[in-house]
Amino acid sequence: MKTENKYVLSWIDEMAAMTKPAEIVWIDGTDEQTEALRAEACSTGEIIKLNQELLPDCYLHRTAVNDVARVEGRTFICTPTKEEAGNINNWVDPDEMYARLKKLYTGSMQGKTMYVIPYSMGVVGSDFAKYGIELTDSIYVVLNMLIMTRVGQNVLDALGDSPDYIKGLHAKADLDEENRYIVHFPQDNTIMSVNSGYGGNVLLGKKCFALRIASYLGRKEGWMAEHMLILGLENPEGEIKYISAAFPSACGKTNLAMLIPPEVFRNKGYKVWCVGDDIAWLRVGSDGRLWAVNPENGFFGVAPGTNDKSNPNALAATRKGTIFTNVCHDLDNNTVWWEGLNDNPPHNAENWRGEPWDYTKYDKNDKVGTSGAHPNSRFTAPAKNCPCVSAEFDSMTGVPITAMIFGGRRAKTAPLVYQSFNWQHGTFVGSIMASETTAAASGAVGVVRRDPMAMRPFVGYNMGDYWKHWLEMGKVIPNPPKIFHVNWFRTDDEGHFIWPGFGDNMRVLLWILDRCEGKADAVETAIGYIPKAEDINTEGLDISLDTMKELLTVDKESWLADVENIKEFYKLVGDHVPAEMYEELAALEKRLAE
Ligand code: GTP
Ligand code: SPV
Ligand code: MN
Repeated sequence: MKTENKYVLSWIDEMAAMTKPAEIVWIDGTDEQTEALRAEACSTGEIIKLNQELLPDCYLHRTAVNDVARVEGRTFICTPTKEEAGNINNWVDPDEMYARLKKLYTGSMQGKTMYVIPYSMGVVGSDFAKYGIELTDSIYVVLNMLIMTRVGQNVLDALGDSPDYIKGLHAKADLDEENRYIVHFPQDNTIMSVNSGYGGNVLLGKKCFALRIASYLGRKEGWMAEHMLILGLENPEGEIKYISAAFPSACGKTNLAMLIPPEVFRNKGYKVWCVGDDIAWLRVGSDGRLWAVNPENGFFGVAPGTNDKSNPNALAATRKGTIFTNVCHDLDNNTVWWEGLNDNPPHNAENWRGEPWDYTKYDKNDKVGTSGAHPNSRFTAPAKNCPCVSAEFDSMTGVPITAMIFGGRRAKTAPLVYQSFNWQHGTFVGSIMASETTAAASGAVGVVRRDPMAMRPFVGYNMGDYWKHWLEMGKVIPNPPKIFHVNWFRTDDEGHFIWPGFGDNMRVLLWILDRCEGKADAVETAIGYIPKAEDINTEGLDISLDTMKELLTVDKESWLADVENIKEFYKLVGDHVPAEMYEELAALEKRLAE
């Protein structure tokens, strides 16, 4: 590997002087090197080689038991002032944090190898692309980054002698929970992660760079970094319209991004193409529309619940070249299993902790304790494995976005779908998003919390300023996407989901696209435009018009209660909340009271 970039070389020298690795190895992305690293990680037990006939080039990895999800309480945005980071982020003065971290990193790689990973978020050389270098002492991290990002000499060539790259230092150290830190220094283009080995905490190109640092850069440079999937919906005439959608972690992005249309629509010629399942970078194009790319190169998807019916495309993507993390190991045939894969749990297996597992003891009230796979177990699969990967996946310009969708996991309150009145109101709708918490982050599961734009854990600066940036973007996009809100998770009194979800969500996407083309009617309500129940195409679906009406009701009482909760949340976000958001909130309250 070759670079003469003095900013890169001197930084690596400095980090090596601190962490003191025995050896430094540059990652070039070649098959030979990747194969050698896999072999080495197998020899130490860091990864387990799976059945190569059934799952070629697939491996299993287990993280430490105390290290299975993102740790929001230990994630920091260290801007020069606390005000810049805002009340939603954890903040510590940068000098103090650098000093604290230095103690943890010093000597942490003694006797180990430091791997240097030059990677690109976005297609190398495109206008969207941003480059990073991650230093890590974990082969697992290297192998994941090789799938999730574009790695190799061409990244160094594209960077040239520029200082414009994101520095990322990761050390597993002792995996000490009390000293686990995921820290961002936006002004220094720097990310530092220590004492973790779990996905979102250590694959620094993903949430740390592509959302937290990128959101900060996007505000500075006039573009957006969002926690959004991107899909293309092709109609029988062969026209493809692109939609981006923000749902909180483990709330359905991967599933929607790869959906298979219901049979009646498939037969008519409808298709869905996946551009991205987690992150979108969006820029205003010369045609006045908003264009999006997925900066990643793979999927780090939730395993449980993925099966031949819910998401066959994701399942197919995991059949080769995939790393499974914290799933159940089927010892009979050396394959993997997880809850919701099928109804045949393996009888001779090890659970996600690596202990003998007895499937008969499964208790849905204690999933973490009794399941074979951890509820936040994941697969890392190359995007090109996905049968429905978009032809535009490697596009230098991205795809034009027709509609943007926000969505949460709400048992009540939010209807199946509604449309905002305009961009400003749409920004408001994003700002009041709420969702029940999931296993993707440590902490209680199932508690409703406000999660603006699904970005609560991922905005690299003040949340109020982030909303201001959304409003500013609205002013500079001549032909902006229309903004919608969906909720696939409404439940009946027994707690069952009312809407079938998954592939059937396409029925809602069709109404959304029809609205964008002025082809569908709507009813104006206090919260926005709602479809007429009969305008959601339910052909081939066993659902009554009454149920559709129920899914689309706006219950004023629960919305008024929500308004009170929003007021509290805005207060928490603090005095950077734009006046426009308060105007929208007052207008909503007034409409609800009418
Ligand atoms: P992250 O990777 O954490 O950002 O998650 P994600 O937003 O990509 O979520 P994913 O698509 O992996 O879905 C997470 C969980 O939601 C899975 O257990 C799915 O089975 C479930 N899910 C997804 N879509 C639907 C839906 O339409 N209806 C219902 N009821 N469940 C869904
Ligand atoms: C999420 O939690 O939103 C994920 C997984 O996509 S992680 O990479 O851990 O952030
Ligand atoms: Mn995510």
